[in-house]
Order: sequence, then structure tokens, then C-alpha cells
Amino acid sequence: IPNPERKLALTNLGIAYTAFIIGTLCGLLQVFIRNDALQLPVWLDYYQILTAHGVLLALIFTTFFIFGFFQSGMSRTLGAFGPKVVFWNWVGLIITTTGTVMATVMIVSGEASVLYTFYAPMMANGFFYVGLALFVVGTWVQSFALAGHYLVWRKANKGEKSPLFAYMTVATIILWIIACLGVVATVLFQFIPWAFGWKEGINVELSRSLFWYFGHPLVYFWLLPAYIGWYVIVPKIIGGKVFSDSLARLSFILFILFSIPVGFHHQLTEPGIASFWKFLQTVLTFMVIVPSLMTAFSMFAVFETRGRELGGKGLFGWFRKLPWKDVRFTSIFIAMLFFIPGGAGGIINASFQMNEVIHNTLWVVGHFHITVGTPVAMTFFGITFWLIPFLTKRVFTKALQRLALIQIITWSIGMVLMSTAQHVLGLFGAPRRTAYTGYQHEDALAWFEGIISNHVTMAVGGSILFLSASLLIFIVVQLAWFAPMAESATQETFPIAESDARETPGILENWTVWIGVALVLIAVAYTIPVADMIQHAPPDSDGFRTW
Ligand code: HAS
Repeated sequence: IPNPERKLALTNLGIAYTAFIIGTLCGLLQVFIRNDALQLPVWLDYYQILTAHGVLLALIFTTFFIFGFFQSGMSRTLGAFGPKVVFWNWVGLIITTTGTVMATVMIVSGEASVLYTFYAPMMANGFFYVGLALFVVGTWVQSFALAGHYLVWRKANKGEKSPLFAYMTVATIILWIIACLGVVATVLFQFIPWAFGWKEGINVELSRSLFWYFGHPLVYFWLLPAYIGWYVIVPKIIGGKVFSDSLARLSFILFILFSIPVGFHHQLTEPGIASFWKFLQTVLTFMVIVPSLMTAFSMFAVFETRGRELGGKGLFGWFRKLPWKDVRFTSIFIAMLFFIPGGAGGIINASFQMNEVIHNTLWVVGHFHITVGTPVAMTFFGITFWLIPFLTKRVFTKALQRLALIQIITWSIGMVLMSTAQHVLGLFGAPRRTAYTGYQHEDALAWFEGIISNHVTMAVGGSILFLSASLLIFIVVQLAWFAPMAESATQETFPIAESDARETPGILENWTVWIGVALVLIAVAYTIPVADMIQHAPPDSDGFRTW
């Protein structure tokens, strides 16, 4: 791909990994604080670090990585960007970075210890919310620039189905833009006027609902780029093909439809929403599980087909034939394995009554470390191993490959220890989002002294994770600046698997239809409960309903 796209993508990846190392350091501090092994200096507090950890890893690392991946993949599959596309991508990247810097400065200076969910009535400095707004706007500008590139391609290739990578990128962008409408609404019309003192109160229930309208699809905004890696990159790495082009496209459409009208499953314990609407959104949540099950099916099929081509016999003989020594594959395979318990945990969370048991406990923290923290993050690591050398025209040497394998293994061990402890501690009632175990901190800590149900196990896991993260940064730096230059252009490649789209129904690429259906579902799931929240909000001193 041409140099302008390389520079864009590398800048995004550079910021992503800077956020990654600071974010993981904050994670390390946290496990020690919860274990009472670390006392923070007075100028730092637990919530400040927890906010930095969540924002830097869940929002900043992921988003910058995703755009870097999209920019390089769109150029690789649809051809070089025109000057306008390059220009607008830079404009977007600069706005996103400005927002990131503003929000980070606010967090670091202790002005925004409100956690990455920034629930009202906790209030941050107004500039934190301005930073968030700029962050989102910047991603929109990059998204529109990429969508523009796609539209130019479609015009030039009338009647053809777009390459799978580009199709999936556009689907993810559509999901992202519709999802962000919620967070933009709450930040612009509720938080900013309230935090700057232009408005005296805030409608808490409405703000939380608008946040989760965004917050749940946000997790699929992280997941779908990983799925692009699974559907499009992995088959090529193992020498196979995409199992079914239409299945792959349909699963992305199902995410556009069902990932948004489900935010209430994060609010099942909140009194301000009638049970019927919670139930409806719980049912829709079960619909959004379907595309992940389709993905699991499709990946098994790719593995088995390829393993049999390579001579695997019997029921499981194909399994041994897969290229286990190729860390680009092994990393992503392990990431997939983590998603089996990760997804199962999600189904438990979404099961209305069972949510009562796990809500606001460490279980949820365990859940998201084996969804975003491993299936997604480790897929991103697996992509990094070839994407950075591809962009810098360097070689992913044998020595670096060995280090990468150690990195993946240590990440897996750390995560198994930490997330298992978190799940079990959660079932025993250990709360989340607090440095204290409960009202009687000392007594409560004594409940958690099992081998696994122990804050020490969590801290051991967390420490291994931090070492693994440091190793990853070492590999990234090597790949960016120090690894030997590739001798030929083909030495380091961007793997894209062949996908037979001849039988794929054209309707799958008719975005107007799917955006339309998604908006109808959103309207059904949200209109009445949101109207209720506004209607029942307490009036402020002027007699107006509080927004
Ligand atoms: Fe979740 C809370 C429900 C998926 C992230 N989730 C969270 C939070 C985060 C998060 C960050 O219903 C905390 C938010 C906060 O701070 O409060 N989640 C679900 C459901 C799914 C789900 C139903 N979550 C994710 C993903 C995330 C993520 C993905 C990040 C990327 N989640 C919830 C609920 C809560 C929640 C409630 C609120 C809890 C509360 O009360 O606060 C589903 O999408 C999961 C479907 C997935 C599957 C797995 C399919 C398996 C695959 C792997 C195949 C493996 C292969 C390997 C092929 C059904 C695709 C081959 C293997 C061989 C053995 C050969």
C-alpha cells in the first residue's frame, strides 16, 4: 500500500500502543490496591487510576488500533486512497487525538475520576466531556473518509460485491456511527451544560440509558474488527479460504440490527425502566448472540476443512495439522478459545434473573477481561505481529516470533488466573468499581481467602499480564524501528483470504435496507421508555423537567 496510508496507519497504531502500556500499568496498580498491598500517594486515588485504565485501554487503545487496521486494509483491498481521503483521515485523526489528550489531561489531573462509564451524578470537569465529544467527532471524520473511499470504489465497480474486508469495515462503521448518537446526545445536551454550570441538574436515568445505548454496541465495535481478522485474515494464514462469504456478511448485518437495541441489559437493576422494556431488550440480546455462534461455526469449518486438506484423518486428526508454530495463527486461535467462556458468561449476564447475582460484582470485570481483554486484544496482538512489519517494510524475524509466542502464552496464563479469580470472587459477592471490599472492609476480605477466590491470585495474574504487556511493547518497538528491512516487497504481507462472493445475495450490500431495519428496532426498543424517563424526571427550580 502507498506511503500516505502507511503513515496514517502507523500513527494510529503508535498512539494505540502508547495508551496500551500506560493503561496496563494502571491495571497493575489496581490489582495491588485491591489486595491491600499498595497504598497510593495522597495525590493519586483509586478511581483516578481506574478511570485511566478503562479509558486508555477500552476506548483509546482499541479505537486507534481499529482505525489503523481499517486504513491499511481498505487501501490494501480497494486500492490507494485519493488525496481527499488521505486528507480527511488526517483531519479526523488529529481531532480524535486532541480529544484524547484533553480527556487524559483531565483524568491525570484528578478532574475526571468518573470511570469510563462516566455515570451521572458523578461529575467531571467540563473539558473532560468536551474531550470525549471531540474524540467521537474525530472518529466520525475518519469513518466518513473511509466510507467515501468505499463509495468511489463501488461507483467504479458497479454491480460487483465489495471485497469482504471492505464490506466488514463499512458494516462496523455504520454500527459505530448509529451507536455514537447516544453518547453524543448525552455528552452535548446533558453533561456539558451541566458540568459548565449552564444547567442545574441532570436526568440521571436518561443519561445512563443514552450511555448504554452506545455502551453495548461499543463492545461490538471492538469485536467486529477482531472478527474481520478471524473471517478474512486467519483463513489465509493457514492456507485456506473463507468458509462462506454470505454467512460472513450476514453475521455482520445481524450485528448492525441487534447490537444497539439492547443497552438495558446493563441496567436490569435500575428502577426507572419498566420490566417489559427490560424483558424486550433481553430477548433482543439473545438475538445478538446468534452472529457470534455463526462465527464460531464458520471458524470451526475453516479449520476442519484446511486440516483435512493437509491430510488430517479421523474425527480430530485435522486439528493436529493446523500451523501451530505460526504465532500469527496461534495467537488468534487462543483468542478465540477465550471467547468460548467469555461468550458463555455474557449469556449468563444477559439472563435477566441471573444478572441479579452478578451485577456490580467482580464477575463482570472477569467477563470483560475474557471478551475485550483477550479475544479482542489478543487478536489485535496477532494482527500487530504482521501489520507493523508490513507497514514499516521490516521482517518479523524468527527471534521476534519466539518472543511473540512467549508474550501470547504469558498473556493467556495471566488472564486465566486473573479472570478466573474475578469470576469466582464476584460469585462470592466481591463488589466491583471500589477499592474497598465492602462496608466492613477487613472482615469482608476474610471471605475471599480461597485459592482461586483470592485477591492475591488476581494480583499474581495482573502482574504476569503487565510483564506480558511490556514484552509486547518491546516487540512493537522492534518491529517499528529495529527489525531488519525486508529484502523484497512480498516478504512481509497483508494476508487476505479468498472469498467466493458469486452466490452471495446482493441485498446483503444494500445498506439503506439494513440501516432502516436497525432504526425501526431501535425505535421500538427505546421510544416509550425514553419518553417515560423524560416525562417522570423531577422538575428543576424553574419548573422545567430536568434533562
Ligand atoms: Fe458483555 C457487561 C452480555 C459479549 C464487553 N460486557 C460487559 C462489560 C463489558 C463487556 C466491557 O447482559 C462491562 C460494562 C460495564 O463496565 O459495566 N456480553 C454480553 C453478551 C455477549 C457479550 C450476551 N461483552 C461481550 C463482548 C465484549 C463485552 C464481545 C467486548 C468485546 N455483558 C453482557 C451483560 C453485561 C455485560 C448483560 C452487563 C452485566 C452487568 O450487570 O453489569 C455476547 O455477545 C456473547 C456471545 C458470544 C458467544 C461466543 C461464541 C464463541 C466464539 C469462539 C469460537 C471459538 C473457536 C475456536 C472457533 C456466544 C465465536 C476453536 C476452538 C476449538 C476448541 C477447536
